[in-house]
Amino acid sequence: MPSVPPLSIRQQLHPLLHQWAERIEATWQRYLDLSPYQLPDEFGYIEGRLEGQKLIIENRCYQTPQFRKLHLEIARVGDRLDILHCVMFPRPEYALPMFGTDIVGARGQISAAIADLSPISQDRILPSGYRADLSALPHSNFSQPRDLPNWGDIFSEFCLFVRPMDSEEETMFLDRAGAFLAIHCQQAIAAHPVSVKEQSQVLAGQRYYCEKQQRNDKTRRVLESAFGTEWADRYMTTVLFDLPE
Ligand code: BLA
Repeated sequence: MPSVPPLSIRQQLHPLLHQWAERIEATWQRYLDLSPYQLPDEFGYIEGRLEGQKLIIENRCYQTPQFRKLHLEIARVGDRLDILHCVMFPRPEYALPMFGTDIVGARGQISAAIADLSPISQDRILPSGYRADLSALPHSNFSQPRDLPNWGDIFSEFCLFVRPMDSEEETMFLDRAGAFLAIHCQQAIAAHPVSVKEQSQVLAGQRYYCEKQQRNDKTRRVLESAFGTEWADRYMTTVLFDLPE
């Protein structure tokens, strides 16, 4: 039997994670034609233990005509660590970039807030429509930009990766990342399917993206400590960064 969450953990989250989660779902509902996406039952609502603290993972998934899987995940480790993770996987018929976002907070302080539209083409450049829309956004200046890890060559020149220092910077993150998401939804619903040959390039690009994301040791370590090596690997390759058959 799949376990059913007694109460959503969302209300207890850091406000930035809560607001970003609500914003993501509202934007999806506004632009996209959502239908349910079934995760394997064991992965809907998950509880484990990390160093004596309860790790709870809550997953929401949808699909649409343009997207194979929209995945929004919230994880909470006791009162220590809050995580929001979201990736939109386009269907191979659409040569769309990957939208991904991650927020990690510990004891009321956000250490990492990242959002990007990552190119999947061989030249690693976003489609011109995306570049035009993203370049037209107002500039934002954060006091603590963060450096990308060594596997981060998948991210675009527009990648937003910061440690927001106050509520003003949190709002700036929400505004800019929210604009990335709205641009993506608008571009996606206007997109045309590509040829079969191009589809294999799309898949190769998505595979490269997922392989790099699977190298994020920080994510892997949290999952391994709570659920073990084998489970963590299965979760990272089948739920967080899976590829279509
Ligand atoms: C960083 N991700 C992190 C960190 C933790 C997690 C603990 C370290 C925080 C910090 O450096 O301040 C943990 N993230 C998780 C866990 C999940 C998760 C357990 O999503 C489980 C669901 N990560 C993504 C996506 C992106 C991403 C979609 O899942 C980007 C689009 C990026 N996370 C990302 C990056 C870092 C990070 C770039 C910093 C890595 C580093 O500095 O080495």
